[in-house]
Parts: sequence; structure tokens; C-alpha cells
Amino acid sequence: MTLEEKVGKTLAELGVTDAQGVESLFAEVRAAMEAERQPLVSQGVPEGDREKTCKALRDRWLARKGGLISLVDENWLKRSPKELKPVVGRHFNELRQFSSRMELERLLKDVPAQQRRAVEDDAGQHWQDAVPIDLRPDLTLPGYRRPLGSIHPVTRVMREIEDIFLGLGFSIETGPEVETVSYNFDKLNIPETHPARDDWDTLYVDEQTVLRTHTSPVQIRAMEKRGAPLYIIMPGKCYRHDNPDSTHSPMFHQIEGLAVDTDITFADLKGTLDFFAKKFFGEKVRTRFSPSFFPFTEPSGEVSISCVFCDAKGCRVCKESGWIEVMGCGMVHPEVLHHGGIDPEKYSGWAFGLGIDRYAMLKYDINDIQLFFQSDVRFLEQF
Ligand code: FA5
Repeated sequence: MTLEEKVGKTLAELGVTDAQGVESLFAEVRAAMEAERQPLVSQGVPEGDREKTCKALRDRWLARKGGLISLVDENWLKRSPKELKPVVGRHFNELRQFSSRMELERLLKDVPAQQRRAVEDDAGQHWQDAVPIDLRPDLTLPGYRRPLGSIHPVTRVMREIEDIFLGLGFSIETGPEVETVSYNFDKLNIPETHPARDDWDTLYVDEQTVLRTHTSPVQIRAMEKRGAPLYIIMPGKCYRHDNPDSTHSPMFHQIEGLAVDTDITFADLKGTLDFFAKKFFGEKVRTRFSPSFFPFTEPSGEVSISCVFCDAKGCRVCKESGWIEVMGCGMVHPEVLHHGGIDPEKYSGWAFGLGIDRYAMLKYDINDIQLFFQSDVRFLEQF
């Protein structure tokens, strides 16, 4: 039986004969009233229809003639049996109070205006959501932007250097960061008693194992693995017992280069490294080779480039010298070739090693190496 049908009958016709029956009947009416009002309050009504909809609801419930409350009054209260009248009267009064929410003024206040938007579906039909406008996704807004990471400046420079040598026909080799003392020192012609060992002293894992101090041990590993001829570069992390300051980090990156073949001369080394420096720092850059010492190369040298900041005129970066030292290099020591299983009578080679972090500092004019390792997004997002 619908609510309209129920309020059209007397309590006796509805079979309600006691207070409990009366109570549940009135509860049903209140629930029905709320069920009609609540969706409008939460979802709103398009502005153009709001007044009309609210008025229709008000009239349905509160109209003097034919409104549901009037019918309750007529058929349930006025025509109730004498013994039920007090209880029906009490529930009716409560219902009257409850139904004040259906007054037009109150409805217009509680029911919000809905901005009706026509949405066209795939079939080209227009439809309107039943979902309140403020809960619907606004499809015209741009999507969520997930912050994209960027390539770390050290990685960027590493790749740039790799690309230059890959273009020259070199290939990439890698080796372990936790290295044996033998590969890190002995096979590179740095015996335990050699004073040069102190320069590269490092973090020992145990007596025979170190965190490698340079990428040079990969030279030996690659010679052993691949033999000659060999044209390789070896990038990776290195570790030293260095206190952190603006140019030193206990962990840093190097890239090593090695060419082994018949008839390799110092001229090949000079030509290749000059080409590399011009590719990396710019065509205007000049290179300067000066003597140095590394136990694993003979002769050994240092490569400097004309200062890219002052065009070799002298500035704070080049310490007024006009030159910046950028790598160590030399002809591979015959003893090292021998340790790598390559015949030094037949083959010769050159090698170089450079600090990638310092190259990144030069490239991007960064004055503190620590910035690379602090993971500060404000710094990193600039690259
Ligand atoms: C070497 O490590 C040699 N193995 C390089 C080499 C290879 C020479 C092959 C000849 C032939 P050196 O100790 O100078 O060399 O280090 C090379 C570069 O590593 C330095 O020029 C510097 O750029 C970088 N470097 C060294 N220590 C640190 C550190 N603590 N923090 C940042 N960079 C460093």
C-alpha cells in the first residue's frame, strides 16, 4: 500500500488498534518525508527548477487541502477511536513539528542550486549525473602532475663522457667496488712497501679487501678477461679515506680509459685526450701535458685544459694560472700489461683516469662537491 493510500484510510481500516501500531505508523510517515527531502538537500536541484521542485514537495506534504499531513489529521487523528486519541494526538503534534522542514522557506534554504551540466556520452547522448556537482570529477581540469625526477648531474656528465668515447669505438667495462688489495694495488705496480700506496689508502673491509680507491683495477680485470687489443672506458664509484670538503668526498666517481694495441704511442694518447677535451669543454679549449707520477704508467702525465671560465687569462677557478688540471694519464707500465696477461713485448697501451664529480663541478660551475650527495631537490631539479 502506498503512503497516499494509507493516509486515505482510518486507523481501524489499517488494522491499527494500539499505541505501538500508532507509533510505527507515524515513524513510517516521518521516514517517507525524509526520504523525499534528503536527496534534494544533498544533491541540489538545477537552479531553474529549484523553486518549482521545492514548492511541489511542500504542497504534497503541507497543502491545507489534500496535503499528506492534512490527510493524517483528517483520517487518523480526527477519526481515531476514543481510547487511541491521546496517543495519536501526541504523535500528530510531533509530526507537525517534524514537518516544518517542508515549509517552502526552509526548503529553499536547505536545497542548494545545482549547476546543471550537460555531458555528452560516447553515444552522443546528453545526460545529467545524479551525483552532486561538487562530488563529480571536473574533466576539464588538467590531470595530476607527478613530479618527474631528473638525471643527476654526475650521471649526466658520466654519460656525456661515455658517449664521446663510445663514438671513438671504445666500449664500457665495469668492475667491483669492493676490490681485492691485489687488484687495487699490487697488480697495478703498487706493492705494500711502495710510498704511493699511502696516497690511495682507503677503507679496508678486511686485510685483503678494500673499497677500491680508483677505477684502475678494472684495467687488469679487463685485460685478463678480454686480452688485447683493448679499447675501453671504465666508469664507477671510488672510495678514499679523504675528509669531506668542497673538492673531496669519501665516495666519488672516476672514469678510466685504456687503449692497448700494437704500436700504441704517447702521440695516440695526446691526440685522443685532446680530442676528448675539445668535445667535452668546447672546441676553443687547449690542452697541456705535464710530467707526473703514477706507479702503473710510465711515463706518466697530467692533462690540464686552458681555463674555460676566464679563457686562460687567470681567475679564481684556475687560481690565476690560466690552466685547470683535469686528469692523470700515461703509457701503461709493461709490468701492468704483464699482470693483465698481455705480452708487453708485443703490445703497448695508454691509460687515463679522471674524477667525474670534478668535471661536473667545472661544467656547471658548482663550487662544492658535497652538493652532489646531499639529495637536496632544490639543487637537483636544476639539471
Ligand atoms: C688516480 O686515481 C689514477 N688511478 C688515475 C690514472 C689512471 C692515472 C690511469 C694514470 C692512468 P688520482 O688519485 O689523481 O689518480 O685521482 C684521479 C681523479 O680523481 C682526481 O684528479 C680527482 O678528480 C678525483 N678524486 C680523487 N680523490 C677524490 C675525492 N676524494 N673526491 C673527489 N674526487 C676525487
